[in-house]
Parts: sequence; structure tokens; C-alpha cells
Amino acid sequence: MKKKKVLVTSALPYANGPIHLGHLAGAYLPADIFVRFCRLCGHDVLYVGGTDEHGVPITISADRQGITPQQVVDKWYPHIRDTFERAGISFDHFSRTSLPIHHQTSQDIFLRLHEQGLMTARTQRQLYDEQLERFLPDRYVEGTCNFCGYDQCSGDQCEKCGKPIDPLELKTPRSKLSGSTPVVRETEHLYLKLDKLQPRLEKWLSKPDKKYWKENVLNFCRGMFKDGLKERAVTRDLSWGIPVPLPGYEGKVLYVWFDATIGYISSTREWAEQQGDPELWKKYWWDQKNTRLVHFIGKDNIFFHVLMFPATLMAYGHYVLPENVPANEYLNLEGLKFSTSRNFAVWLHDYLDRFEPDPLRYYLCSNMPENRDTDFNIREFQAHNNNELADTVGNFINRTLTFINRYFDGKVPARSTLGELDRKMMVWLSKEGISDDVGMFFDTFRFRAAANVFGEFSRFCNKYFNDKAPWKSRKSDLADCATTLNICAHAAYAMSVAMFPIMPFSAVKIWKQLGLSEKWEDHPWSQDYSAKIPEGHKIGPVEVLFPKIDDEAIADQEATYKDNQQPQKEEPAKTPEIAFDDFLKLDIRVALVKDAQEVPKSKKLLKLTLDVGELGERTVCAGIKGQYAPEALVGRKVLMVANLAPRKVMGIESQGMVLAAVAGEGGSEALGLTTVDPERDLPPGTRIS
Ligand code: B3M
Ligand code: ZN
Repeated sequence: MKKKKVLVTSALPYANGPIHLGHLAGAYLPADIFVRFCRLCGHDVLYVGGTDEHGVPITISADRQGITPQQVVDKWYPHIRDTFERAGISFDHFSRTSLPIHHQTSQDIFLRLHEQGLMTARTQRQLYDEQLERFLPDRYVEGTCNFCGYDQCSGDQCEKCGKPIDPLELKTPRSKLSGSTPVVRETEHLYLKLDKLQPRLEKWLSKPDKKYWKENVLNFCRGMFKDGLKERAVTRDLSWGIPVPLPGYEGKVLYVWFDATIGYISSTREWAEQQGDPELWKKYWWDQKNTRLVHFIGKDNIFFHVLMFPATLMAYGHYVLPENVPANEYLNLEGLKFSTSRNFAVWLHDYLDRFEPDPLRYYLCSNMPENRDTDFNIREFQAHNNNELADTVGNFINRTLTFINRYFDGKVPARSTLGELDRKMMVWLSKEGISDDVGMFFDTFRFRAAANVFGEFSRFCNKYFNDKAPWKSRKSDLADCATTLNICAHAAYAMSVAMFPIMPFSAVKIWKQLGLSEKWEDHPWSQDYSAKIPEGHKIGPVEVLFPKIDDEAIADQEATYKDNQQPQKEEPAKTPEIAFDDFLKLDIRVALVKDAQEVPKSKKLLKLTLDVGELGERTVCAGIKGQYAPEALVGRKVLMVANLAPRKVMGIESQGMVLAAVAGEGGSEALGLTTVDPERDLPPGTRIS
């Protein structure tokens, strides 16, 4: 096989929170499976990633926690990097976009595009929060999508229809910070002329090799081209980010999506520096002929990876463009969306505190959201581990090795004449067998299919063992028994190599148990697996590969998200907005309780006699019986709405309303009266506003 350079990237997660299984299945696990496969094939592979440390998601987190953006990213970078490592995501380099090398790389690319006249300065009308006196970045605005009508649409991109959004086009925009309706103000920004780059992008995407791209990706682009690409602002009014390297733009930064994808390049540069050869990154990024560049992402990032980043690279020149962008759909959690804000997620670090990475990797690979959304179901995961891994894969390896230990002194016995069943197995073990079947699917990003074939092979191995019944032939035909176990040992080996991309930790364990090298470099893909282990080879100590996972452990993991499972958690009732003038119409006053009596026959009401200063004395019925003994209220100062039209309640004319904390539907249950600060001696009748 021809050695090729394979440059693989996974989306850079924002460094503002932990990784959950939805992230893993979307952009990391498929990439890792692919790179491990390519490594075994002998390709020159470089897998780069890092954290996305700029942009509004980071400043929002910082604002919420009352810390600086730097503190946010410093906390999450190591956490995310280490979690990936524990899950076996084998980045060759994991960088971060707040590093100087990334700032330089991004500024250089930005300037080059600017010099080429691919940017226009435009005075932009931008939403401005007058209450907070600041411009609102796109993400700080929400409203109704102007394309699909989704009413919780974020000002940067619609979660529902995936289209990039111009926040000025949003219907009924709201500031996420203050809730107020923003106004439009002017500010100058630079726009990338994506419209000018559209013909080149279209030409590139119409090349025949793109036919094999995923339908969701191609459809998205077709739609965008049809509407015509628009110029896109690539600078922002924000204080956190990469400074715009041009005079007149002080205090502005690059748009996070302009720099984030460049993070792949900077990560490679940092890697090259650490290799002691700072120019080495060009060997991958600038070799258009020999580098296969593959971006693994989730579907919400298609625009930036298939249109905006390639447009940038084309314009710059030299750079390789992606050979494929196999964007995944979403993994849901038991039928619902993963939600970081509601803490409705299986967090990867938490999973890894409880279980081994491989059963998860295998389950997610079998259930990968390749062409449609799929579901993580914890009991399905358990069944997958216990049936497919423990009872099938693990069982076969264990039976084989235990048998060799017990009856052949731990040495792989000799193979002699092959029967029909043996020959069938030999087909699986040949160069064109399991490795081609699984490999073809890995190579074309069909990971579910790969897992399926692997599962089929492991079932075949068990059946082979059963049908050959070596425990019988041991007594009747020792040569055939030896042949069987020799072949089983080789099948175990074939299985280990085939599983390495999906379950790397277990593959290494099998190599150890087989007494083979534990280095993946010694186990190339696509070999004749039946010729690997010499006769008499001593196997290693045997251990259980996949322990079963019991109900209790599953229930424990489930408890981490189950309580948060109600997305219908009472949305706070939406009260219609009122104008300031409406508010001024309310006459709220301090009132002194002079007398309080139970209203006969009423379960809820107390009749209060209130002194409202200049407004005189009022009788008010309040639904607070049971909360207070009437006599305990006398002498308290409460707040009341004094200009409410009087109405009759249980035969009493109630002339106003006291304010109370309430609960229940429509505020049906009063919890407590709103009292006046006792330290201030506010006289009855004082107006509140
Ligand atoms: N951080 C958005 C995301 O996590 C963004 C990806 C950047 S990829 C260069 O979905
Ligand atoms: Zn939409």
C-alpha cells in the first residue's frame, strides 16, 4: 500500500466545560478510530486538535461565574485534554487557541486575505444593549429565526435549521444579558467577501471525488450556493480574542470562527516546534498532492469547515483542502438532547471514573450518528457490553487461551490438516478477510458497518470453537484439537488487530495475553493473520477482558442525569411585557396592619384593616389564612396596590391588594406577605416605585 500523509482534525471544543458523550460520538471517536486504522495501515498520520478558547461562549461562561475568560480556559484546557487521553483519543498534538503561536498564525492569514482585497470595511449596524451600554455579540442575542421561525434562535446560528444568522434579521430580538430589546448602533467591521469566493468553492465541491461525501454535507452546501454566499463579518467588538492587526481597529478582535479552524494549523505548528523542526507543519498542510486532510465535526459546524475555512485557505494559497468532512448528526441521550446547561448529560470524565473506555467506544461505534441522530441508552450500553463483549468477544479469547494453558502447557500447538470449517476460518484470517472487510468501512467513514462486521466475525469465532468442540477432539483426535487451538489463537490475533481502532486498550491486553508485542507498530493492518504465531509460542497470563457490568453500576450512572431528565421543568411562566408607563400606573404603598380577622366560612381569606397614610384606611381581603395567625399581623407594615378597582370578596368590599410571595397555578397559593424593611421607618402611605 502506498504510504500517504493523512492529516486529521477533530473540532476544537470550547474550553468552557467538560466533554459529554454527544461530543465524543460526534467528532472525536470517529476521528480516533480512523487515525488508528490509518496508523496500522502504515500511513504517515498526524492527528491534531486543541481547545477553542476565544469567542462569546467563553466570555459568557466568565460573566456567569464572575471570573476572567483566561481563568475559564485555564481551568478547562487541562481537564478536556486529560479526559480525551483517558478515553484513548490519540491526538498527536492537543493545543489551545489562546497561545501566541495561534495568534500569529491567525493574524498572518487575516492580513494576507486583507492584502488581497478580499475584505471590505463596512459600517455595520449592530445590536446594542442600552441598559448595559455595550454592543451585543451575536450570541448575546436571541429571537425568532428569519428562515425557519424557530423562536429560541441564537443570533449567530439557528440550532433548528443550521443556517448562519444575521442578528439584525432576527424577528423580535432580545438581549440575553438584560432581556431588553436591543437598539441598532453603528460600528465599523471587516467583512470577508465570501460571495467573491463562491465560484472557486463551487468548482472545488463539484469535483467527482466529492460525490462520496455525505449527503447532509453536500445538501447543506448546495442550499448555501443557491441562496448565494454573503459577505461575512470577521471582526467583532469584544475585549477577549485575537486583536485585529490593522490600524483603526484597536479594541476589536477577530471573529472566533475565523480563528478557530486556523487552530488546526497552529496546533500543527506547535507540534512541529516541539519536534525540533518548526517548518515540519508545511510537510502536511502545504503538500496538496500527497496529503489527505479530513475534518471530523458535528453537523452544526459544516458551514465553517466546508465553506468558510476552505475559502480562506484557497485565498491564501499553498494549503491543502479537505479531502472529506464526514460530519456526524447528533447523539441524543435517551431520546432527548444532551444539555450542558441543564446538566442533562453523561459526562465523559464521570463515565471514565466508573467504567473502562472500550465498552463505550464499541457501543458508540455501533451506534454512531452517521446519517441520522441516534440515541445513547444506558441499558442498551449495558446489554452491548454484557452480550457482545463479555459473552462473545471476551468469551472466545478466554476459552481459547485457557484451553491452551490447560491442555497445551501454555504453548500454541501445531496446525495440521485442515477441514472444511478450518478453511472457512482461514478465509477470515487471510489478508483479504476480516481486515479488508472492516478496513473498507473504516476507510470510508462507515463506522457502524465496521462494528457490525467485527461483531459478525466474533460470533463466527465462537461458533467455530463450538462446532470444532476441542474438548471432545482432545480425547479422540489430538491433532485436530491442536489444529483448532492453533487457528483459534490466530483468530484471537486477527480479532485484536481488527478491534484496535475501536477498542485500543483491549487490543493491547489481547496482545499481552497472546505473549506478543504490546506496541501497535508491530501489528500492521492487512496481513496474513494465520501466519503470525509460531508453533510452540508461549502465551502470556490470561485475564478476563470484559467484566460484566451489573445493574447497580448502571443505575448509579443513570442517576447522574436521570433527575435532570424533565426538560419540561416548568418553564418560568411568561408574562407579557409591559411598557414603563404601564408600570407607573401602579400605585404601590406602604400600609400598616391595624386589624386582622378571619373571614367566616373562608378557607383562605383574612380581612385586613390597613392604615395607608394620606389615602386613609382600607379594607383588603388577603388569601393568607393558615400562613399567619391574624393577631400576629397587627402592627406589621406590608405593601399594597392601592389603586386596584374595588371588588367584592365573600360579601366584603376589598379595596386594594396586599403583595405576597405566591406559588401554584396563577399564583393560587400565598406563601408570605411582602413586608417593609423594619430598619427603615417608612410611614404608612409611602409610595413605592
Ligand atoms: N468550538 C464549536 C463547537 O464546539 C467550536 C468548534 C470549533 S472547530 C474549529 O461546536
Ligand atoms: Zn432556523
